[in-house]
Amino acid sequence: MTVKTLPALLDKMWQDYIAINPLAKKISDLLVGEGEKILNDHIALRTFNHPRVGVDVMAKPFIEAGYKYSGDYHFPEKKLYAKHYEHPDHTLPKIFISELKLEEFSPELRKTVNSLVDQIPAGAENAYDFVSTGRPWKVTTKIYQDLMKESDYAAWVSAFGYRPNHFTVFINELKKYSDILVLNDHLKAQGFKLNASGGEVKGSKEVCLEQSSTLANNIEVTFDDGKLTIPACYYEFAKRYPMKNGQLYQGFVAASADKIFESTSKGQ
Ligand code: OOG
Ligand code: NI
Repeated sequence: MTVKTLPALLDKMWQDYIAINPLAKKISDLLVGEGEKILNDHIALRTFNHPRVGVDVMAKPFIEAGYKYSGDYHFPEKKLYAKHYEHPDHTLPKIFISELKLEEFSPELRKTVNSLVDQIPAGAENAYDFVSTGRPWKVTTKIYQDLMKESDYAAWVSAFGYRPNHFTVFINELKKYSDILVLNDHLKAQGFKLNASGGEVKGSKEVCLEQSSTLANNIEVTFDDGKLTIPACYYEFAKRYPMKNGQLYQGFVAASADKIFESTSKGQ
């Protein structure tokens, strides 16, 4: 199916996301079953700062659909950079796109990543729905494990490629669960595991944003030379507060995001 419009692209991204992230579908069904209406606060994508697939390339379909660049973020420890985009229609999810800063890694990692990107057929990255096409390269379990030694973000992108890393429930629109602590307790009581890095709730009313997320579910991924069971995607929850001017804060908080990235790390 060729995807040429933003609604079709967002729908394809959601369908692909719940197919590999059954936990998100379960939570979404649970909340909808309780009479809640789910609005997505944002969708996150991951990539490398390689000129063919950097943030600006990934942002193209969204810019075409009327999204505007609205802020950027630095993650020195994780060697990541990110930008977020907003649509004038605030019922549409914000788009958060991060990229790994290749120049800050070893020559080996750079060589490996370049060899992955070089496999993308010429121009394929310009397709409207490239951000929802999955892994465009061949990759072995050895490559995945070698990348993991330097960056679990790099390993994640090598295995999953271009697809949403997570969708995010906009808590403000929930009726029974508009308090993030009440929502977290409900999810934990239902058996879902939350990312506890930096505490279950990241951020605060003072920084106008509170966030929590599930830990990514593990799925079996087929590589060129075998299979591995590895962390896939997670589901996030965000509550926004008004700024001094009375407007709801629409940005992100780097210190919180830094910990949310760890929802796909092994060993929590
Ligand atoms: C993005 C982590 C940051 C947020 O809302 O602050 C984030 C990622 O894991 O790719 O989603
Ligand atoms: Ni997020």
